[in-house]
Amino acid sequence: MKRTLAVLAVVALFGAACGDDKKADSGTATTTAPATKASSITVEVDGAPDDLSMSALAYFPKAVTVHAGDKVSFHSNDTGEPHTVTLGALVNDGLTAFNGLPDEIKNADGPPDPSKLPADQAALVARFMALDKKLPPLLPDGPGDANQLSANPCFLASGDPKPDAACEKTAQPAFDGKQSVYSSGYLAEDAMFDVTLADDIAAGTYSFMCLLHRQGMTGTITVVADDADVPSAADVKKAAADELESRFASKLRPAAATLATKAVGDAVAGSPPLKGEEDLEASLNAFGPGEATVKAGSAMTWTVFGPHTISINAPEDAKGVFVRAPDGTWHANEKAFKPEGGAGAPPPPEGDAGPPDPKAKPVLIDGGSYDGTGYHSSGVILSFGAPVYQYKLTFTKAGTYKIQCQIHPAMKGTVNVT
Ligand SMILES: [Cu+2]
Repeated sequence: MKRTLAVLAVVALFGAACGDDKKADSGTATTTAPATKASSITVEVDGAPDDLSMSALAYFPKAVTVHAGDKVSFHSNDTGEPHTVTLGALVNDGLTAFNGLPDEIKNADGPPDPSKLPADQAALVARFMALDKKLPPLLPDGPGDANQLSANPCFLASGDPKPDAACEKTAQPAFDGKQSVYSSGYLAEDAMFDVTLADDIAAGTYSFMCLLHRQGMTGTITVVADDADVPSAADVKKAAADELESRFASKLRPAAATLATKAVGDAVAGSPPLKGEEDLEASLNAFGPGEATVKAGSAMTWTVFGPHTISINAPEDAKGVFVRAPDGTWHANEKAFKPEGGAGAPPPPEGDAGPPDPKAKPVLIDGGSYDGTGYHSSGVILSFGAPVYQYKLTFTKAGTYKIQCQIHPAMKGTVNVT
């Protein structure tokens, strides 16, 4: 998962920001309430309505307006995709540099080759890359642990953090708009990251982003003068629900209905991401069909879309992307990633292979057989784009088997073997 989540991040980074700009502009136009001070508002991190198993790589609402001294509480909805909420000068500078890139570079499927760019564009890219590197991706581009700077809380008044070590543990200060790094680290299910805005924070717009999903997952806090109107907490709550529904859920619902009733011969794990300006920003976490029936001795083959596992009888400690060490630091959960009882996805290619060829045929992973006992798992299959992978599992014994994804807790299905 780590590699392609990082690839996903890079694709999102160069693919999603233009649309995001437009959405940010419309997001700030939320209705304003009378001049009552919204002392505390909540921003949802990711999310899914009750009737859909999905991930949304977004904050809801994307843009909020507050007064100095107010509190913005970021509430984590753990759909399985790990996120952070990261503010500070490095984030602002990095996003400003990114937004200054030419559209064709921002919209490309991968990072540009600097040697093929005109000198002025190469300089812009180099400046952006230098800033972006100071806050590394939450998960690395290859095997290994989560980046410890990004995975753990970090409050740094000034200067650059060490790019591969957790920041020194400190009490969380108010956000004054000047800190170089102000980051939640990985947000567990239902975690709340409270950002109190300092009484003396300057009016202006402060960006935040996710250190996994990068420039594809951003938002803004705009601080206005004390006598200016801001939306009430209830307005913000309504805007959050409206954005989740209009931008993502309403668009994924038809795909979810199709998925649920797929034929066994066309089985899928997950769905292609939404097309268009929300490409890669939301996808379904579901098996299609949700319930399948096959004869003993025959196989099921799922075409995989996204970062998923196909697992049976997973132990509790093999669920979830992150685990917490006794010292409180967050680490990648290797147990969730590795295959069990059969083959998993082949190791990622050496070096930066770039985005997958959209016309390539999926690679078939033969996961062997399941005899009705014990734990079996595909391990994480990172299947972005083409799709890249299919996973085949032969069921040798009659029974009813619950399948699940160890990345996405709500992604569950049943295979009846007769
Ligand atoms: Cu994220």
